[in-house]
Amino acid sequence: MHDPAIAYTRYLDPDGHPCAELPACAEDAELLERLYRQMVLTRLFDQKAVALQRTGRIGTYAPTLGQEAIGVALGALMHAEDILVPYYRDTAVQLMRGVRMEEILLYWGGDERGSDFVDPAAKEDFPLCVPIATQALHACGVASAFKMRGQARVAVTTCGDGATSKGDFLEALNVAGAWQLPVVFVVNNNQWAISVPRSIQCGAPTLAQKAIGAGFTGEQVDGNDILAVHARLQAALDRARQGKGPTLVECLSYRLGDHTTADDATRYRPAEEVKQAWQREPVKRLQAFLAARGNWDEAREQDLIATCQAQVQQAVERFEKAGEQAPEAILDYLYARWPAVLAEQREMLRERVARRQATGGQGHE
Ligand SMILES: Cc1ncc(C[n+]2csc(CCOP(=O)(O)OP(=O)(O)O)c2C)c(N)n1
Ligand SMILES: [Mg+2]
Repeated sequence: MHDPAIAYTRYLDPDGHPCAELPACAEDAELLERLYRQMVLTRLFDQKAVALQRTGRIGTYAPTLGQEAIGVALGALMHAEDILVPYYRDTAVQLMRGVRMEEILLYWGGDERGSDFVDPAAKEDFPLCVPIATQALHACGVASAFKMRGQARVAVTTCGDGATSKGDFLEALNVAGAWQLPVVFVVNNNQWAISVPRSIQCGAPTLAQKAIGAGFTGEQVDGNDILAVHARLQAALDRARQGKGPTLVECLSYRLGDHTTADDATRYRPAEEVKQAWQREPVKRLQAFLAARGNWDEAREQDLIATCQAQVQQAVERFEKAGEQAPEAILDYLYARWPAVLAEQREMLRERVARRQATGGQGHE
C-alpha cells in the first residue's frame, strides 16, 4: 500500500522499462553489471543452501529468493567501515560485505565460526539476528558510539515487515530520532511474516510512516527495482554520514520462497498471488533493462551461471571440509569473562560428549 504523504520511488516497471527519469546510477554500466552478477550469484547460492538443507547437510535456512535487489544494492553502497546489523534473511547483503559463502553455510549448520567473518570489511558486522527486531536497538547503540566518537560511519539495520510491529523496532526509531543517530533502517517488506500477511499486520497504509512519529524521514521504494533501492539508500546513507540523522527506507518486495525451509507456504498463500509476484521479481527486471541497452545477452547469461555455480560448488566443498566444532563451542562466544556456573556446565557438556563418543553414540544419559 502507498500513502500520498509518503514518497514512493520506482524507475523500472516490472518489464524493465524505464517509467520515470532515471537516476545517476542507471548510467554506470559497470556498476549495473556488477549488481546484476551479484544478484544471480545470490540466487544460485540461495538455491544451493535450500538443497543442502533438504539433504540434511545444514539446518534450517531462510531463503532470500525474490529479495536480492535490496541486499545487493545496500551492500554495494555501504563503506567498509560502516557496520551492518542484519537479520536472518540477509544472505544478499552479507555476501556483498565480504562474508564468505562457506561462513553462511557454517552459520546455518549451527557452527559458531559462521559468525566470525574473515573479511576485514565484515569483521565488525553483527551476526544474523533471529529474535525479531532486537537488532534495531543494537544498531542504535552502534550509531550512538559513532556519534560520540565523531566518526563519519553509518550503522545499517535490516528487518522484515512483521518486525516493524515490535516494541523494539519502535523504541529504536524513537531513540534514533531523539538523538539524530547515523543509522539507516532498511525494512524488507516482503508482504508476509511467516503466515501473517502485511494487510493485517498494521493499520497504517505504509510502514515507512512509522518514522514520521519519531521525527525523521520514512519513504518507500519498489524493492524489486534495484535502481530505486540503490538511489534511495544512497541518499539515506549520505544523510547519515553527513550527520543529518536517520532514515527509514521501506522496500516493497515479495517473499517468493517459503518463510524458511521449516515452512510450507502453500498451506496459507494463494498460488495465484505467488504467480503474480513472479512477474515483478528483481533479477529478470534488471536483466531486461541491461539487455535493452545492449549490455547483456544469452551467451553472457550462460557464462555467468556457469561461473557462479562453480563458485558456489567450491564454497560448499570448503564448508564440508571445515569439520565439526566441539559441542561446547555453543557457549564459547557468550561472555568475555566466564560466569562460574557456565564453566561448570561447559565441563558437564564436555564429559557427556566424551561418554557418548566412548559408547559409539549409544549411551543413555
Ligand atoms: C522475538 C521473536 N518472536 C517471534 C519469533 C518467531 N518468528 C520468526 S520469523 C517471524 C516473522 C518475521 O516476519 P518479518 O519481520 O516480516 O520478516 P521475514 O521473515 O518475512 O523476512 C517470527 C514471528 C522470533 N524469531 N523472535
Ligand atoms: Mg516479512
